[in-house]
Order: sequence, then structure tokens, then C-alpha cells
Amino acid sequence: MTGNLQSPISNLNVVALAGGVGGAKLAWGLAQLLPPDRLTIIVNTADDFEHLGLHISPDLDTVMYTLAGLANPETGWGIRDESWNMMEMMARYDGPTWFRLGDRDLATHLLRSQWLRAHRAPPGQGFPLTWVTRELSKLLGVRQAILPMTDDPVRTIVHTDEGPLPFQEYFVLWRWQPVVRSIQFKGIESAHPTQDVVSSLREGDLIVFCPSNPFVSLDPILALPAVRRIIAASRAPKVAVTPIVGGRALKGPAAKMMRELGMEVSPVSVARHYQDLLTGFVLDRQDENLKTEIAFDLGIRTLVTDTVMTADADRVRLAREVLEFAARL
Ligand code: FO1
Repeated sequence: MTGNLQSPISNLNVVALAGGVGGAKLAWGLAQLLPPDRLTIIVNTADDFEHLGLHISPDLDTVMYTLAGLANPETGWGIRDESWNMMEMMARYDGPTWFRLGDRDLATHLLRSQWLRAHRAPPGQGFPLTWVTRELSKLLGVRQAILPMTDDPVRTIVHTDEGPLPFQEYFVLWRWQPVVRSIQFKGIESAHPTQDVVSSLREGDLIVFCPSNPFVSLDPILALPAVRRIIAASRAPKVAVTPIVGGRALKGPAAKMMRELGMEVSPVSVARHYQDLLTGFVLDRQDENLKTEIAFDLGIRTLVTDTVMTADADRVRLAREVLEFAARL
């Protein structure tokens, strides 16, 4: 159902770059307005990790569960109405329970891991992450294309005052409290965007940078060889929605990372971070005073609106405003 958008917009091929919870919310809003075959979500996989013998892809699962209407509304990750029997038994064995795996969520990790292992069979038995993600999301009734940014292993290592931490240990085990010195995407040099990612970026009529963490959710996608060049070469409008509102991140470590990386905690820093790629930037009303700086110093057209997505209606409204803003660029 394409809602009551003017027809030119609902015929746009929209490509959204997303990471965790914030990105998934806007992707869901866009999915309410566009025909399913007009929305592609390219998702960060640098948060992936091996845990208890399972390949876990948190951002892919957050986007998939959100589009399937299954996501836990409180956390944004994992599945709603979840049970935790496996975790309780794990605790009896004094096994690792720092990364909480729900009983329903576990089915996703078990199947993904088994299908990927089959991929390690002789070449041509390919079950790469792109195939696995398409199968799982189709089986959950998701009709939009959810694309891992790459099928190659890329892992975010956060270099902190506690030493180098794999992303999930930094984010969950250490609750993102260690001070960040630098961020590394291990394996990025020899990784490639998938063919699906390359063609969706080339064919997209609009590229949306969702309000995800710029440094650990969108940067891994942009750091893949050729991706920045393909986005820069595209004549489609590129619109970013700010993940920073009133000097703070709505969720997670983005603001704290900015401070620790020596940047001013402001939407202007985010706009500058993507500057060479952006046509438009969506700023929250609380930061309206920064509009001229972004518009004139950075030369990026700016839309000021309410960017905080609390209820589902906010997600759809923001998605509609992004599409209508893009149509004017
Ligand atoms: N985040 C947490 O803060 N605590 C957890 O125990 C946790 C478990 C978890 C399990 C599956 C999954 O897909 C995501 C999970 N997350 C958890 C969120 C995850 O760490 C983040 O969503 C991303 O990696 C960053 O966006």
C-alpha cells in the first residue's frame, strides 16, 4: 500500500543505508509508503560476530524483525514476547549470558549459521550471507530487499582505553563505557560490496542515510571499496537524517564517540562527516539554529522537522517528509 504519496515519489527506487535500531525504524516508515519492490535496505554487517559457535548478524536481524513486525518494541533488537529458557539453562552452566539470546531469536542464529557453514562446502554451494538473509526475510514475510553490505568478513574493532575491543564486547559487555581512541573495520581492505549492493546503489533514485551511528553503523558500508565512489557518482539525491538531536544521540554511543573522537557533538559534525556525499540533510527542530551553518558553510539543503521517532506514526511521517524533501532536491 503506497499511502497517499504523489505518484512520482512512490515510483522512486529508494535505497536506505541502515545499521541498528534507528535505521530500522526509518526503514519501517519508508516500507509503509513504498511498494515493496521500490525499497532496498543496505545493512551494516561489521557488528557481526561468532558467539557460542553461531554467526550473529545483529543489524540484519534488527532490520528484518522490524520490517516483519516482530521486533521487541522496548529494545528495538531481538523478538517481541520473547522467552529466555536457553539463557536460564546457560546461566546454570555458568556459560556466557552477557549477550542475551532469546529462544525465538536463537532459531535465526541456528539456521543462518547452518546455511553459512554449507557455504563453506566446495565453491558453488554458495549460501553466502546475502542468500541467507533473502531466505530468512522471505520466510518471515518481508518483501523488501534486505542486503548485507558485503558477503566478506568485516569486523569493527573499537580501540579504547581498555584496549582493542570487538564491537559487541565494546557495545554490550562494556556497555560502550570505555573511551574510544579509534575505530577499525578489520577486513575492509579485502572486502567487496555485493553485486546486489552495487546495482541497487547504481539504480537508486534516492539514497537515504538512516539515523544510525555514523561511525560504527554507516561508515562500514561507506568504507567498502567503491561504495563512496558509486554514491558520489550517482545523480540521485542523497539525504541523511540526523542521529544527533540537541547535542545527544537518541540511543547508543554516537554522541559519546563523537566527543571522544574530538568532534563537536552536533548534527553539523554529522553533516560534515558525510559532506562530500550529501545533497540534503534532515535536522531536528531542536537544532533549527544550525540550519544556516549546514546550508551555507556545507552547501547542503536542509529540512527542519521533528526527527524523533517514538510511535509508529512518527516513523511514517518522517519517512514521508524525507521522500517529499528529496523530490524537491
Ligand atoms: N544489545 C544489548 O545491549 N544487549 C544484548 O544482550 C543484546 C543482544 C542481542 C541479541 C541479538 C541481536 O540481534 C542484537 C542484540 N543486541 C543486544 C543489540 C546489538 O548489540 C546492537 O543492536 C547492534 O550490534 C548495534 O546496533
